[in-house]
Amino acid sequence: MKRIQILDSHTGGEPTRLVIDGFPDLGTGTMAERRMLLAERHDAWRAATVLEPRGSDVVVGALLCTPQDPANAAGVIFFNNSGYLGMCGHGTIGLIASLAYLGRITPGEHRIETPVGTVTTTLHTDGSVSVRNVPAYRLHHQLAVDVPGYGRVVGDVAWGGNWFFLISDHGQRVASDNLEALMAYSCAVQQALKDQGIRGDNGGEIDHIELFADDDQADSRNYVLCPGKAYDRSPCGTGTSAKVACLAADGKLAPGAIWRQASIIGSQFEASYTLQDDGKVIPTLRGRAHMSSEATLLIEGSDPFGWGIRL
Ligand code: PYC
Repeated sequence: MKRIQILDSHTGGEPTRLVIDGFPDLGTGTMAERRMLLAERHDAWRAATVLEPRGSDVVVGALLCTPQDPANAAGVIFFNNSGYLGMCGHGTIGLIASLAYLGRITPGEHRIETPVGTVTTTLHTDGSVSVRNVPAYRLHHQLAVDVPGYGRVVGDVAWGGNWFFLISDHGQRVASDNLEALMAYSCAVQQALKDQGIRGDNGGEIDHIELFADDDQADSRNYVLCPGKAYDRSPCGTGTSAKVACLAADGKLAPGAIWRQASIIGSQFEASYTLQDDGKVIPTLRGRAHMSSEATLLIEGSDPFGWGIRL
């Protein structure tokens, strides 16, 4: 019997399954090196944790790691039903809430190592968490893609810790009673980007698609398709970072001004940014996670689906 100790939380409705113990030892390299080791040699552990029958398409896993720099609070590797993520905003908020639940941190600043860089979080006394993310930037402005079944779709390509294609002019109704149509449209865009070889810097796959609409309660509402055909229930921290980078590039949001991003289910993140000399922005997101479960996952040797259902 294998055992994996986990803590589940959700950030604005989007779950994070933090793995506290039970995964194979990945050594003492950087989080990018450890992520590669996990993917190449131990991927079954990711699958066992987030795929059915224990997980679901929407669960984002977060492996808690000892940081390389002992001054940092932790390292983390994010993963989901289809593979591995760079950064994850909602997941980082979930990680900080979980470390606070465990009594390992108190309100204040805590640096977290991720595969794409170190982020600085603040646990506030009201339980909310700020994440000062890795630098974000827009790579392409209003790039046209031919999407079979939908025609010409124009959007921005931006990095916010993952690669995003951000579309404002999509003709879709961004509402929680229109999820099937949003999934079909965003999957078609994702596939078209792949088929037409449109990538981010260093060949990075543009695997997150973000659609925007007006919102009564916030500056904007989004629908975010994640790799693995699940939509983000939260406003997506890395997606909000990419949005803020585009707003900054368009001169539509001043440094320090607050952007309220609502998700498709109505949860919100607050975001702002500072400008770097190289033109990239450093986004800061603020949101709240709640603990939802504390458990030990069991993998029986005789279970044919013990390591997840891979279709
Ligand atoms: O919050 O950055 C995020 C995120 C990425 C994928 C799901 N959530």
